[in-house]
Amino acid sequence: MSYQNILFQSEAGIARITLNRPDRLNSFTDAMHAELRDALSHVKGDGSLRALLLTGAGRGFCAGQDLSEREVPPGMEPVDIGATIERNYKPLVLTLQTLPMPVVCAVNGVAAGAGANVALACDIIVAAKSASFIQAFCKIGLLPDAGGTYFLPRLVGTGRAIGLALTGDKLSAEQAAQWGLIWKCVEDSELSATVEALLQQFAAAPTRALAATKEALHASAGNTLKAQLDVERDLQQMLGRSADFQEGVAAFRAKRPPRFSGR
Ligand code: T3D
Repeated sequence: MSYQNILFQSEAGIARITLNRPDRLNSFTDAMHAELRDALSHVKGDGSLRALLLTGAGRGFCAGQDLSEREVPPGMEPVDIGATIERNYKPLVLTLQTLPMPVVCAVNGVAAGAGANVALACDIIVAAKSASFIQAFCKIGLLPDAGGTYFLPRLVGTGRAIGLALTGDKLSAEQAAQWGLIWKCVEDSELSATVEALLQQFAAAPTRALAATKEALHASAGNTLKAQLDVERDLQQMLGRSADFQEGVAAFRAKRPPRFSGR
């Protein structure tokens, strides 16, 4: 499939997806979703990949759903957005959360509506100081989707989640970092170097251990302590048989840096 709405590259263990409709602040269209699905299925199927980057082209990260696709002439049936969520947003969010590798999101500018919440579905979110997060849904008569009602209260607590969702106020990247919504806010000029260093770190990391860590942390939201201890036991048992665990132990014993293969 050739891509018109995203850029996709994969090299040296790192896949990079750039949302690429800068004149529309990279808002999502059906066509962009189809391309994202295709690119992410390549990422899932390529065993050599050990980290994924998601970012946006131009001055924005993503302004959510392209609203020009939601305008209907008077008298016509509105678009069934339950169906578009099922087809587009739900698989996108679930895929980003469950990919067996770290997903780094470089928020280069405004992230609004589903654009903000797709960023929150990633594992490590680094935002440029000039970026912002806007739960824009209430301004157009919708509720936060793309996982917003799940991620927000878990990341910043119910009080702040409700405030963000009911006002649609812009949250600066600095405040987002202070509130724990994202991993880090950096100077605009430092965004790409910061993200690149993370990607290189992850591309040389014990990938299965990082994937299992994601899985366990996400499972904990719905688990009792006892159930979570079982999750940890089972995943650790699997990791205990991995080549990377053997390498980690051998490198520690030999007082040398480990050379993880991701297996
Ligand atoms: O429908 C379903 O399937 C359900 C799922 C829904 C998910 C959602 O995401 S709903 C929420 C949709 N998003 C929004 O409501 C945000 C709309 N955009 C904005 O509020 C503002 O653009 C921003 C606050 C994000 C940025 O403001 P600003 O002043 O920096 O930029 P701008 O001038 O508004 O936007 C630049 C251009 O991008 C502009 O086009 P123009 O005038 O230069 O030709 C603007 O119309 C366009 N644009 C921005 N966001 C969207 C968009 N075009 C279509 N859809 C957009 N979402």
